[in-house]
Amino acid sequence: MTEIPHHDIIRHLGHRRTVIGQAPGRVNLIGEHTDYSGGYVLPMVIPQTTAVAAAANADAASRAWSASMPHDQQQVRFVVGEEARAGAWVDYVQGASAVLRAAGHRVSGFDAVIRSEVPLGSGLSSSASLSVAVLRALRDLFQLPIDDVVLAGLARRIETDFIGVPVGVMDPIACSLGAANQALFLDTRDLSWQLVRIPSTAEFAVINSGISHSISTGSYRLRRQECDAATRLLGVRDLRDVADDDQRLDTLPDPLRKRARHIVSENGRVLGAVDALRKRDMARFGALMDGSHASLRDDYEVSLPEIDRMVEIARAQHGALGARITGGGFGGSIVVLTQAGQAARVAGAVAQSVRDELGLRPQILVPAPA
Ligand code: GAF
Repeated sequence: MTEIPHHDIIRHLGHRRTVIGQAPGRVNLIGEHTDYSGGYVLPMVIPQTTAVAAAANADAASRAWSASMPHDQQQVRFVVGEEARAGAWVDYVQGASAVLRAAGHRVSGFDAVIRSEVPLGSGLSSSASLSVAVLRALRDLFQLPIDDVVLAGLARRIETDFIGVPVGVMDPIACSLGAANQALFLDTRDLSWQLVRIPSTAEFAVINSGISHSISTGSYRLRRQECDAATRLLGVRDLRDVADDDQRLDTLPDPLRKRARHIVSENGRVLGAVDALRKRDMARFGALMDGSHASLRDDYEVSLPEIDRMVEIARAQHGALGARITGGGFGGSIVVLTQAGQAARVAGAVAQSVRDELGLRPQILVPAPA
């Protein structure tokens, strides 16, 4: 849990009734870029969270502070009822009141103090973690009858409707419904989900490369458009309805053929990974992670040479069972599967090699530093 220092709350919110909303970041274990074409995903929450302290104010003029933002951007203002996209982090806060009001909920002015341990641009869902935490705080503050599934849908709308980034459903659902040490197996078409326990024989490590990515840049949108185009050409409802050996995949023009091949093969890998988890076959799970990385690198083309090298170092030099890029891509983090009790050692060794060889400044998120 992220602690907001008491003196920060008093300084910004005074002695008003204050509520706290918390939400974790997430690491996606497998099932990348499948959540906007009705596919399968398998994320898990990470120990790092975002905390939001909120208090009602007497008018609609609202203020938010975040100690996790650069110094000159820590304080922002907005007006509940007149929310307008600003292209800055305030959009995740005013976006929350905008989507709540659009859904018919009564929200009035509020002030908020925010602190996040989820590094920005790391592929670990700092945005969804913030959105879910703000919505949880507002749910409590204004006593709104919203369950965690509906709340995740509202968090997604902050990004899609208010900010205008066409993200899928995985991140807000993972941040809203995820539980420690369990993978969340989600069917993004009908939103059915199950928690699947990570066997005690295995552990995951998450290492942020420090190369920042932003999914609001054009590449994410472009991949989505490519998937939509492939779906239309194949005449299917979703790419998830295409079988691995479907000959029609070969008739698509490149790069659509490669993009569709990634989605189709990745959906198969998620189903295989869930089966492997249930059977505690972690060697197979690791091989599927490797396959996922190769597909994201070669077919979906969302990796970077530095990230490929990190994955290779983990796999070839430090005894990982599997490794892959995680999240939207073009930077961010890798997730590494190890035998139980080995994650801290492997993560430390990978981080050291990456510092020495690539000159990066990696950060180990999982296992969480003591
Ligand atoms: C980002 C998006 F927000 C998710 O919806 C998902 O598409 C992911 O990239 C890639 O799997 O995190």
